[in-house]
Parts: sequence; C-alpha cells; structure tokens
Amino acid sequence: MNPNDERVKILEQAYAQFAQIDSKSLLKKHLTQQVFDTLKTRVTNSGSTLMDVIQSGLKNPDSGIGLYAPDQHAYDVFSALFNPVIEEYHINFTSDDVHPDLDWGVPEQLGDLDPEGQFVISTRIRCARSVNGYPLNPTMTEAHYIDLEAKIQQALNSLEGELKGTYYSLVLMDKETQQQLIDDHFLFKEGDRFLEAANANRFWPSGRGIFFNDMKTFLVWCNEEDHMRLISMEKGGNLSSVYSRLVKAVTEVEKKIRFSRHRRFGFLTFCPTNLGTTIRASVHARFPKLSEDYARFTEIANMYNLQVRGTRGEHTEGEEGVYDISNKRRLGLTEREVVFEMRNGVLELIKQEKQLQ
Ligand code: ADP
Ligand code: CIR
Repeated sequence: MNPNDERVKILEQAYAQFAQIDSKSLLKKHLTQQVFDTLKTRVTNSGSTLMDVIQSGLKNPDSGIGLYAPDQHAYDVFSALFNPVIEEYHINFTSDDVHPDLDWGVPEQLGDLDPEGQFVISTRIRCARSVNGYPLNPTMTEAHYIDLEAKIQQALNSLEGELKGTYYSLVLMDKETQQQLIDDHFLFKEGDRFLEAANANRFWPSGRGIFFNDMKTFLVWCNEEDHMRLISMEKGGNLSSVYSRLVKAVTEVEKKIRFSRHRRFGFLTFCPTNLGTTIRASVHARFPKLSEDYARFTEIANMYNLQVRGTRGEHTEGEEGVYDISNKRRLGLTEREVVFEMRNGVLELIKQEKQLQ
C-alpha cells in the first residue's frame, strides 16, 4: 500500500488510540512503534492488511492475545508481529524452530488421571484443522462456507462404529436445542466478540454446524473459529480413552480431507495460539483447596505450562469450584508430548490438592 493510502491513515489513528488504552494483551506488548511502522503498508496476496490482523485486539483490550491470521499468507507477511507473540505464547518456540512432524504416540500409555473419580468431572481433547484450498474465516465468501460444510459433512457421514454420527446444521437448529448443546459443553457459543471483531462471524449461521455420535463422545464443529474442530470427550478422567478416540477420528477424516499445514507452524489455524498440534487437552475438575487463592492457583498451573479457564470455556468464570485446566502450548512439540504435558501437570495439581485436604 502507498503510505498515503486511506487504509494506512486509519491504521495510524487506531494505533495512536490504542497507545492510550491499558491492555495486557500480547498485541499491546509486541506491536511496538517500530513493528507497526514496518507492517502498516503491507498487504497479503488475498488483500489483507495489518488492520485485519489486529482489529480484534484493538476492539477488545481485554484480549489475552489480540490477533488472528486473516489468511495463511498473513503469518509470513506480518511475521514481525506474529513471531514474537507466537514465541511468547508457545514458550520455548524460538525463531529458529520448526514444528515437528505429527506423532500421536501410544494412547494407552496415558492412563486415567483420577481412577477414584474424586476430582475430575470430565476430560476433553480437541484439535483444529483447516481444509486445503479454502481461505480462512475473514476471507471466506458465503459460497465457501456452504461448499465447505457440504464437503465436511460428506466426509463425516462415512465414519463407522463408535465414530458414526449425524451432522446438524445451525441453520436448521432451533434456539432451545442450540442453547442446550452449549450449556452441556458440546457446542460453540454464538456471537463471540473476539471472533466478531476479527470478521470471523460473517454470514452466520450459514455453513456452521456440529456433528456428533450417539454418545456425544466424538464431535466436530464446522466453520466456527476454524474450518474444523475435532473433539473427543467423556465423563471422568480416562485420558487414554479420550485421546485414542481422537487419534482414530482424525486419522479417518484425513483419508477424506486434505488438511492445510504451514511450513514452519504445523497445522494451520486462525488464531496463533492454536498452531502446531492444535491440541487443547483439558479436564473439568474441582480443586476446592488450591483455588481458594485463585492467583496462586493460576501461578501453580503456569509452572506446569497449564492454562486455567472458567467452566463455560475461555473468557468465563469458574462455577461451583469447577475449572477447565488444559495445556497452554501446542506448537513446537509433538501431539504425544502435548498430551503428556497436560497429563503430568494435572496429576501434579491433584497431588497438591490432596495434600491440602
Ligand atoms: P476450545 O477448547 O474449543 O478452544 P472453549 O474454551 O470455548 O473452546 O471451550 C469449548 C467448550 O468446551 C466449553 O463449553 C467448555 O466448557 C467445554 N469444555 C472444555 N473442556 C471440557 C472438559 N474437560 N469437559 C467438558 N467440557 C469441556
Ligand atoms: C484473546 O486474545 O483473548 C482471544 N482472541 C482468544 C485467544 C485464544 N486464547 C488462547 O489462550 N488460546
């Protein structure tokens, strides 16, 4: 873009305003004047500018991160901003690193986190996939959403055995059913303001939906934050069982759909926090003693590279002492290592909670 382009002027005004605002986001920390000046005139091959990358964080100063990739090329064009954010979020992933090849490991080695059922209410592991040949959310047309939904639905319809299920389009779903699925932790919420500001909710509910098996232990979100979110979940702490189902599902779906990978960042996602393995392995668990001092609780979780979220997901509160504890980093280590990191950290929290009781 020419420095006199109207879009550069708008960016400059927005950046000046952002400078006055208090924000703990990684965007605020890493979008220095120098980085801003380097990037403000850049455009990706799909026409995305720095504004498309940062507008969610500008509009939501309470963002933890504050940026998204409007298209695959953005990770390279705006690397002066993405790289330091990615390196900080994914701890230890430095500028020389390349994400390793896929390695699921051996699910049976993970075991049960809480065989006596004292702490863990449920276990969930999700991963994200972008479908090769389709743009990311802000650059998708309505036709892309509808076409991709059909492609995903067709691939899922061929699943068999435990993975066999039904696809429910959001367009056809009544509001009560939708709300019940959200309340039961199966479905994504609607109108997420971080995604909204990133231009990721366009044409809603076109092309959006959910697939699940009868037991609701295997689910797929279609065209929400990412093209696909594949989810395995069940009551209790049997991490082996949950992980083994996810591995089976992803392996089967991959036979039908080609996923996009970034040469350095592994599986491609819309949010830089999800790159690499894209795995978030979590428990819903009660830690009544440890969480009495919430600041200390999150500090301990951090020591094991774990993240604490509220009961209804990111940006929500813990209800009745139930927290969502998951691995924080997803990039720079293998699938096996990510899930082991979550396992070891949760086992340690359980040990410490027991000592306090
Ligand atoms: P995601 O993990 O897909 O990035 P969220 O943090 O928004 O996104 O969580 C999505 C949903 O999954 C929420 O309803 C959340 O409560 C639910 N969830 C997460 N972990 C668990 C778990 N271990 N057991 C049950 N539900 C869970
Ligand atoms: C934020 O910046 O808070 C939102 N854009 C969501 C970021 C994803 N968070 C995460 O920790 N994985």
